[in-house]
Parts: sequence; structure tokens; C-alpha cells
Amino acid sequence: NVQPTTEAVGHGHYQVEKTDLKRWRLEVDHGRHVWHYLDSEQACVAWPQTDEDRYWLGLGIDAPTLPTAKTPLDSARNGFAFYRRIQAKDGHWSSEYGGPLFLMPGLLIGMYVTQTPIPEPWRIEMTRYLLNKANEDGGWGLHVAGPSTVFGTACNYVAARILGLDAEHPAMVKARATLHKLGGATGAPSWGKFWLSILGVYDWEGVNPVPPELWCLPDWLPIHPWRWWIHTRMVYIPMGYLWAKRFSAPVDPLIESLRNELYTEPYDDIDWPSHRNNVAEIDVFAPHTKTLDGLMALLGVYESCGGIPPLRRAGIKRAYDLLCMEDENTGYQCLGPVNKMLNYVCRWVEEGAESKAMALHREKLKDFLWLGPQGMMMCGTNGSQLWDTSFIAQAMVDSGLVEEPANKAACAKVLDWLDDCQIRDNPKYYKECYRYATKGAWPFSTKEQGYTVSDCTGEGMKATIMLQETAKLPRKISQERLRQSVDVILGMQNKSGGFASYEPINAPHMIELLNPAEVFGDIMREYDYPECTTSVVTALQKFKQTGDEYRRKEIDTTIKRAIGYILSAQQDDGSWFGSWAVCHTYATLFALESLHLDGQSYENSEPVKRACDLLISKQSAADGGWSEDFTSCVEGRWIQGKRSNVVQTSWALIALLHAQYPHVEPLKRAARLIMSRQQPDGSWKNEEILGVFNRNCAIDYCLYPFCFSVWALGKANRYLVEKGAWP
Ligand code: LAN
Repeated sequence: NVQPTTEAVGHGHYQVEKTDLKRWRLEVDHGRHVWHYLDSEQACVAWPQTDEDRYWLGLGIDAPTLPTAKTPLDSARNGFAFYRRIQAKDGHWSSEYGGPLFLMPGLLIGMYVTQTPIPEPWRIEMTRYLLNKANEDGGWGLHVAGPSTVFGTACNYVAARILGLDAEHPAMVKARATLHKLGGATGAPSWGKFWLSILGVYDWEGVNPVPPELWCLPDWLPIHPWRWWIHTRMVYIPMGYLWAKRFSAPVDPLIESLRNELYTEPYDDIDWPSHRNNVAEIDVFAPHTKTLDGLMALLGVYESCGGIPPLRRAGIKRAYDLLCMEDENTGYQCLGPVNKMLNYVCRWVEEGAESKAMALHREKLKDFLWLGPQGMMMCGTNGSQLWDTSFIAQAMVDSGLVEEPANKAACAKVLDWLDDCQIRDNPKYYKECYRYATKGAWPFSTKEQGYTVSDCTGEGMKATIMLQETAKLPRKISQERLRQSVDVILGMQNKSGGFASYEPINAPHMIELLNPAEVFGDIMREYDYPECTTSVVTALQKFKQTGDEYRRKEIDTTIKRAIGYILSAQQDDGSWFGSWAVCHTYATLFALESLHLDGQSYENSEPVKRACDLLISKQSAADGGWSEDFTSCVEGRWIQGKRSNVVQTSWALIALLHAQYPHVEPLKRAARLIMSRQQPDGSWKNEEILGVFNRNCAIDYCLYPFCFSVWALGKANRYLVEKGAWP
């Protein structure tokens, strides 16, 4: 019951169908996000659209114009007055989490080969999104801000065809021309080859081996996959299963046709094995090493000799058992969207469409889909619920806005949410599938997804302690539960003193030589991150400040070693390199927070002074803001962006405030820039896409303009007013 209208989209100004955005509703349940399309007027009356829905759909909300801010605190207050309106009813803030463009093809290929029907409103809105996100040349990149690549173009082309666009639609004609110009789909990177093989539009002979037998190796081997970075190993488990089975969908007219569309030569003439290592230049971020190519050649020979069948069978069984445990551990959500869809296909192959597992899996497809103003996208995770909400909480307390009567109820709800989101037990399947402890941790998104992340646990703890201790909200989370958080994170420190993301480092550095993914860097194992390290040490500091002596000695040594790591990770120019957002600005913010809690400031610490001097040297002379380009992450050096943005300006301002930077003029200019970008209703617009992962892929954190602006302004107000420096 969809009544689509059409809209012109993308660079081609094509007409595409569009649903009635006024009929969409976001259902929120323990942080879970599900977008519903209501099929009747009555249903719409019975379930009215909220401000939260309208904001994220881009429909605009009826928020009043607020009195012009005179001080940074006025501006922060106005900001919260707006964002209060879009708080979810369970207390967290929901948000779009798009950016990567390699996820929806997995969803659609996975649904197609398992014959999962695509609901009509999804079909319409996903098509609209894809056409909106095509580049001017008609192709797609790895992410929305990237140039067209073979991976992006071949996979999203296929996605659009599955959604029903005709091969002769002008957008498809243009995309195909770009794909052919890039050499055709034979040059897709390994993950692209993999999905195309599952669909049956690429030949398994052209894919490097992914032997599931790896999982039968002894655990002590330094290259055993349990030691890999969790996202990588969780993707290669189902890949091993599907590769070993050489699973492909049966050929049908669409597949037949795609075989003709994706290549520059006839499908049957392609010499598949010669393309195993063929990856288009534009796609490559991390080229294969000689070690990897050598290993793949050996595995190829092993394979052509027929392998060792009992070992292969054992490997398949092991992989399947592991992925079933993952499904159950996460409520069929899975760690992320890639292993979600691969597991989805595996379960279908093994157990069929009518199985209980498939019913549960189908339900959880919804969690990754988000409807934005430009259509429906597949998100990087099932959301960033805990991450955003804990920053907002800290901004509220740090700015003092938590004390204001108008904000009390909203802040109390945040604490309810933090209480609900903390993971209370270890996973159902724990050591048997190499999971890290989760009892007492906070996850990145929801408790159901349920993975410990070091810094999410840290930020969750800080938010809780600030709301309960500093702001004196009625206690929801007992000291015992905070001690459990301490237990989890204390176990995560690396030898260097630093902290990684989900687990301590378990593999040697040389394992990176085996990175087969081409488009991503530093994905084979965990690394130390200044960002994660800071969240953990600052959480431990806050924990100490509650007066609890619990594991005090260990906490003290942990902090000391972590500070040592932070200092050692500083680069020659005074900055730190960031891995989870762009880039030096982001990591330097974290590092200076660590050093601040260690008592180091501009006046007494040479590293802090160097970092501040660097930041100041990057401040825009024109408007007082900061802007660092996404390519900094890719190239590993500071590349100045084009236009100052609110989020990086907030990061730099907070960093300088942590350092107690003595000269107020640059701080005032930064605060003024943030204030000048505030809308009359108190909100800030999303500007640049600033999240990043695996060195090469951008991802959107749409609430950053809210939490970091409010935080920076609140902090700046205190500092500048104390110095009598405002206005
Ligand atoms: C995230 C998002 C959050 C991020 C932080 C908490 C910010 C970070 O400090 C630690 C790492 C973490 C949890 C993280 C890891 C990698 C993720 C899950 C992502 C960037 C979001 C999407 C990405 C995931 C790997 C995307 C799926 C792609 C694959 C290559 C499997």
C-alpha cells in the first residue's frame, strides 16, 4: 500500500519513485531502531509522527526561534533546548549512521540469493538512496565521499538491478560506462569478488582461497584466526564456509543478464584464475604483500590437488558452529553488517528458509536500515546509541546544563538508558567462540549486540559517574556494577600500556602482511589507539574520584602505563594520529584529555605545549575554525580541509581547554565560530562527514555537531568567564 510520488535525484536528475515521508515512524525499543512505513491514514493518526522522526527524515520540526546567544553557555543551552526534542523515548539519542557504500549490496545480494522478499517501501527508498549517492560519473565509491571504484560501482550497480532498475535506465547506462572504464568487475577487490560469486555473476575460480580449515589450527599458532581483529575474523568465518561450498545462486534471467553487463569481455571467455589478484588501481589501499601472494599460490596448489577432504569437512563444521554461536550471542544481530549478511546466507544454505534461525535473522535485517532524507541506507552498525548518548551526558554535566530545571527530566532519562544498556553477563557462548568478557561492559550500540568495546565502556562509565556523582541524580547503577566495568577494562591493557578496541592485541604485527582485503588497512589485528586508551584511563580516573578503593593499586599502574603509551604515541609535529574520526584533530583531543587528567598542561608540559602549538598553527586565520580533510586518514599526514566545520572546531577547542591554553583570543574565536553556525532554533547542521574506519572508509556521526558543540561551548564558557575574558 505505497503511494509513491517521484522526485529528481542525483547528478542525473532522474525521476525516481519516493514514498510519502510523512508515513514513516521510528520504533525504539531498548535502543533498537526499526523504521516502519504505515499503510493507512488511520494508522498514521493512531501513531503520530514525533519530532525525532521528522528531524531524521529531514521534514523539519516546529521548534521556536530562541533568544540570540550572548555567551557560549547561552548557545549551549539553546542547543540542548533543541536536541531535547529529538531524544528517543527510552532516553538515548537515535541517529543515522551511514556513509559506507559496500554494505547495501551485501544486504541485497544476501536477500536475493535466499529469496527473501524486499518490502516495497524499502525497494523504493533504497533505489532513491543509491541514485542520490552516485557520483557525477554515475559510479559509486567505497563510501559517500569517495571517488568511484570498481568495488563501489560493480556492487551498487548489482544492488540497483536487484532493486528493479532496468539495464537501460539512464543511471544504469552511465554507471556501466564508468565500470567498464575502470576495467569491469574482474578488477573488483576480494570482498567484491566474493559477493558477486555468491550471486553467481563472478566465478569462484577467480577468488583466492578462504579455507575454513584455518579454524582447525592449534590456538597457540601466532596466525590462528582467533587472534585477528574481531571484525576481520568474524567476516572470514562465514566466508570460509561459503567459499568451501562454492555456494552460488542458481542462474536466472537477471543473473544471466548481469554476467553480460559487468564485464568488458564475454563472460565465458574470462580466464578467471588470472583475475584472483587483479584489483583496479583506484580500489587499492593496502596492496597484497609478496607473503600473501605466495601463501595464496600455495593454497591454490593445495586446492587443485583436492585438499584434505576430512580436514575440509571439519573446517566447514567448525566455521558453521562458530557462526551459529555468533548469531545466538547477538540476538541474530551479529557484530556488524558484513558478517550479519554472510551468516544470513550460511544459515539459509544449511537450514533452509523455513528454519527458526532464518525467521530470527530476517527480523534483525531491519536493525541496520535507516531512512534519511535521501532514501534508505544500510548503516555501519545497528546504530551508535551508547557512543553518542554518553558524550551528550558528559556535555550536559560538564557544562552545568544538567542543573537547569528544563533539562532535569531529559538527563534522568539518559541515566535510565545507561542503566539499561550496560551488559550484565558474559556471552552465552563465551570462551568456546573466543569472545572477550562482557560482564560490566558497555557496547557501542545496544546491549543486544553485546560486544565489549574498551572506549565505549570507558565513556559509559564516565557518563554514569558524572550523572550520579557530579550531578547527583538518583543512583541507578550500583558501585558493584561500576566495579565490574573496571574488571573488564583492566584486563584489556596491552603490553605497550595502550588500549585497543574490542580486545587486547593477540597477534604479532607481522600478521598484517596477510591482509587480503585490499581496500582496508590495519585490519588484521588490534592496535593501540590513543582514543581508546584515553577513554579508558579517564574512566578509571573518574572511578577513583568516587572514593572507591577497589583495585586501586592496579588502577594506578594501569593509568601510569597508559599515560606512558600516550606520550610515546605523539608524532614529531606534536599531533596524534586518529583512527576512528578525522584525524589528528580527533586523536589530539583525546590525548590532551589523558594528559590533562595526569596534571599536564600547556604551562608545565612540553608535549602538551607542542600539541597546542600545532593546533593553533592549523586554526583558520579567516574564521577561527578548524578543518582537516578526510584524506589525512588515508595518507597519514595532516591535510587541511576546505572549510572550517563545527565539529573539528569543537574538538580543537576542547583540546586547548584541557591544556589550559593561556591565550584566550584563539579560544574566543573558536567559540564564536561554533556560535555563528548555530541555527535560530538552537540546532547545528551536519557539515563534513568525519567518522572513519580502517584508514580508508568514511562514516557519518550525525550527532557530533550536537554533543561536541555543547560540550566545547560549556567548557569554554567556564574558562573564559573565569578569566573575565568574555566577550
Ligand atoms: C566502529 C564504530 C565505533 C568505533 C569507536 C568506538 C569510535 C572506536 O573508538 C573503536 C572501534 C569502533 C567500535 C568501530 C570499529 C569498526 C566499525 C564497527 C566502526 C567504525 C563502525 C563500522 C565498522 C565496521 C568494521 C564496518 C563493517 C565493515 C567491515 C570492514 C567488517
